[in-house]
Amino acid sequence: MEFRVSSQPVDDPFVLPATLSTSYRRLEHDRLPPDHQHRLVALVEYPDGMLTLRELAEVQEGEATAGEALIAMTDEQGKTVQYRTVAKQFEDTVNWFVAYGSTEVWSIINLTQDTHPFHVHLVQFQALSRDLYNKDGFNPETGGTTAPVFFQGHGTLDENEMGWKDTVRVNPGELVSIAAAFDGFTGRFMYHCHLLEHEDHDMMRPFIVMPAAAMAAMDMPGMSMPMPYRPRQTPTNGEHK
Ligand SMILES: [Cu+2]
Repeated sequence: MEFRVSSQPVDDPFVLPATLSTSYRRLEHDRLPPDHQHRLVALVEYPDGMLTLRELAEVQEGEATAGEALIAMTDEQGKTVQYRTVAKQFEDTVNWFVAYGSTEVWSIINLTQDTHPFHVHLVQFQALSRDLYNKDGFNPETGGTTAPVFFQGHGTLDENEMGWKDTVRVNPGELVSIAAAFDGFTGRFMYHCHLLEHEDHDMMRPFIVMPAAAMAAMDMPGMSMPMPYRPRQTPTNGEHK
């Protein structure tokens, strides 16, 4: 293909169709397979400038948390949940084992001052929602919260964010949820911030896609990890218009 750039007007009969794909469907949270897994990751910058992806897991009733910097989050329904960090650097243990062929919802909360383009290998996904959170209670010095980070309102997904994506923009104080079906291949893949300096220092983490039967036989943590975060139940596609 060749592009010729010219200052002259062109006679081009092409008209962009109103609908580019007749097979495209928006994913909606309530219409995903009911057994889908949820995962939550926090984007955190340490005082020394180190940027990390912190995989979070819900602290269960009665669990010991002495000395841990926990992140408390209050959702749209007013429910507050405490999360512990189960990984924050590339070389930390793998936590996210995904059943081959399953659909998952991943939520990304940005507790830094910068926008991060969140990128997932292997799959294409759709952004389900962008929520706005007050993160004043988060203390970068400790990596924990002194008061819950809390839901403040619904943000908007842009028109160009409504399609199939492999990267989604997560602005400071936003919680963006994405949905993807993990089929095509099994194996070890990465998700990461797509800014080169960030993915190298240290915003990149592995996840593993494997057959559900093998996962069950091995009692893999992905199947038993507590559901970390449940976005609101009502799809908000209409509100984005
Ligand atoms: Cu980044």
